[in-house]
Amino acid sequence: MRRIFILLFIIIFLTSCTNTKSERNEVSDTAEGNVVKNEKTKEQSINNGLSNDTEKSEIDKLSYSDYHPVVVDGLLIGGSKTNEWLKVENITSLIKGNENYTVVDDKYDVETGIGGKTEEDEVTSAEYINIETDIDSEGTIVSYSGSWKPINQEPQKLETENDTYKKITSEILMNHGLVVNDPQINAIYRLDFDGDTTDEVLIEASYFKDDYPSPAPRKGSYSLVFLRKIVDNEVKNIEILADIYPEDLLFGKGPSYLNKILSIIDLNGDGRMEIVIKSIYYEGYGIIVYELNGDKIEAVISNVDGV
Ligand SMILES: [Ca+2]
Ligand SMILES: [Ca+2]
Repeated sequence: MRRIFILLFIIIFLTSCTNTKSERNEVSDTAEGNVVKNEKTKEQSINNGLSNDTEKSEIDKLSYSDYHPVVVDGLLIGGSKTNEWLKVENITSLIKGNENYTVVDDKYDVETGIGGKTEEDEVTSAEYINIETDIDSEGTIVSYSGSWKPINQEPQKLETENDTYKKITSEILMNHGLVVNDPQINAIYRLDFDGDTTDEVLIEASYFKDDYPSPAPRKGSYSLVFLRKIVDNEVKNIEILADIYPEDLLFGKGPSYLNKILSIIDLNGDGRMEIVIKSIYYEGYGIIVYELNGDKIEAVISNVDGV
């Protein structure tokens, strides 16, 4: 009899544990009926850049100054110091050359590198830094002078042919006066950007009716990047960049932009991931780093190479 009681107690105890766990880790994305599972992102965080012990010790052995420049594909974007973001003009004078960098490619492979002094482009005066590194990649390379991990969770890439996200994208385009029934989504990422234990979803959707870059995009063109976040139990769309053309843009009436997500990475070492976006226009490009704060997206550092 006693044994049966003990067994019953164990079963009840285990059942109650399981229930609590699933309630805590799942938040329903009400607008699309999706369930956001945070447990999954926690598991993924084990398998990311810098989990390799050899790489980690190599980075830990190096010394880093208290200012942390950020370089994306050679272009100096700004940096940080004691958790404050520094614009390009405020960090340039601090950079002496010979700084150690953590170098990360688009697959989150990590190497170390040594950076030079800033060099200005002769035509545009944009500030570049050459970083000597062994990394071998055709994709975007993001470097920062600091020893922290580039990611604490790997972003989950979702299938772009997704009717739910197409519908949401159509609604946003409609709010900007453009009717598109079957929008072209280029990328969907899911992860917890702000560390509040609930995943956000980041979406990039672009389409141009003529060859890009064009100084005069035609009616129906768009380039949209937005984030879906749960705020007060409701899913909110936070627009990051919305270049949408419900009418032809006449030549000379302003540049048009093609916006691409280059990287999702922690660039100031606070454990939260930023979004790095390249915004290409007719005569150049800009790189902008965005940080999610509450329900606001803020551009924290950036630079432009162009006229
Ligand atoms: Ca979150
Ligand atoms: Ca960060």
